[in-house]
Amino acid sequence: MSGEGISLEELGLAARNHGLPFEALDWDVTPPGLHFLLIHYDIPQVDPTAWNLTIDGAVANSGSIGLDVLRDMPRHTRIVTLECAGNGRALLAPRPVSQPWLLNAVGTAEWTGAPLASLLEHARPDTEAVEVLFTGLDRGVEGGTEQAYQRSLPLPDALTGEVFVAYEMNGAPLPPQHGAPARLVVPGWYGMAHVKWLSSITVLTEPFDGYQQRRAYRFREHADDPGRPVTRMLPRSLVRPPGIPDFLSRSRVVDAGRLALTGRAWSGHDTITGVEVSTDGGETWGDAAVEPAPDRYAWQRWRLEWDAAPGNHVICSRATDDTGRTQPLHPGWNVGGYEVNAVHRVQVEVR
Ligand SMILES: Nc1nc2c(c(=O)[nH]1)N[C@H]1C(S)=C(S)[C@@H](COP(=O)(O)O)O[C@H]1N2
Ligand SMILES: [Mo]
Repeated sequence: MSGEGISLEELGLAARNHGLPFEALDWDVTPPGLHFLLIHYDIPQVDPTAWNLTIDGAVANSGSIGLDVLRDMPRHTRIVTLECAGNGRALLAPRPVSQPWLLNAVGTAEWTGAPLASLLEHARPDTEAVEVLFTGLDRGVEGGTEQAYQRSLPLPDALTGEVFVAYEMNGAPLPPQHGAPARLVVPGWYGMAHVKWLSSITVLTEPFDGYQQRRAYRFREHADDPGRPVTRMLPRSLVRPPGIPDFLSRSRVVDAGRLALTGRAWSGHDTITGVEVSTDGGETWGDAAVEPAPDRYAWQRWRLEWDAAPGNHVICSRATDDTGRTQPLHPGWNVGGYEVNAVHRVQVEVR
């Protein structure tokens, strides 16, 4: 925990794991180089012709398949908005020491792959099966423990038909940094569940007890709180910063007059039912027009006309989904800095 500035180590992490530049909110589908990245360890170099995906554990039919077999299965293409569970962490005080995200840890891609349910049906899980474990090829040391990056899903979540093993991003083979040759995509869930450089799928009869499940990615109010697992994305909206930026502060310079404020909104729980926008830092709000989502788990564009009068303004947006979940005005603190979905604020000088 730190109330101090960002350390050089955190700056190093932030440079490796870059965010979405907010002007890229203009694209429905994020160009791959502009999609955010989060990589705990090193990016492995994987030979796609030698790569195999193993399916084992508590199944009647274990085995390994190559990329060609995966590609021959029914193709499943979805536009999915992916957000890191730590998005917004650097806004907390005291600041949890980790990847210091502001609000840029998001992107939307068109992923193509094979349904996980088809792979599991073929493997035939035992009746005692409770979870499915996904193991990546990357290794590192975290919390004092050497490990491969591993995450599990409860069996019912693995079998919904929504989860898939993707081998294409935006119509091209996955780039190395996004998990080549294949990764898991769990639409609606925060990023940690979407295991990259996938090497094995293991059916378990006991809940997985590994680091990324039991210690990381839990919402804890204080150090001794066992917490609860972080799963689906809370509603969030972002403002496409209007006008032109100041180089250092990124505050915006806008010409007075009528202009369209735009942005994006999404939720992993249910569809967005409304986006409210404020131009006075959250004192007063107006309803933005929200376009339909291009896909069930893809972000939606919002838009509001604004008569910009000279002076300083703070633009904010607040999304609500069909479950009634909404965004708080100020971030709520938790130990890991997860699910920080407070409203986005953009400083604007209208001239
Ligand atoms: N194998 C592996 N998978 C991983 C990670 C990782 O470090 N290793 N990071 C996870 C986290 S925390 C996030 S937010 C997403 C980021 O996906 P992206 O880099 O493709 O945007 O990948 C997830 N999958
Ligand atoms: Mo993440």
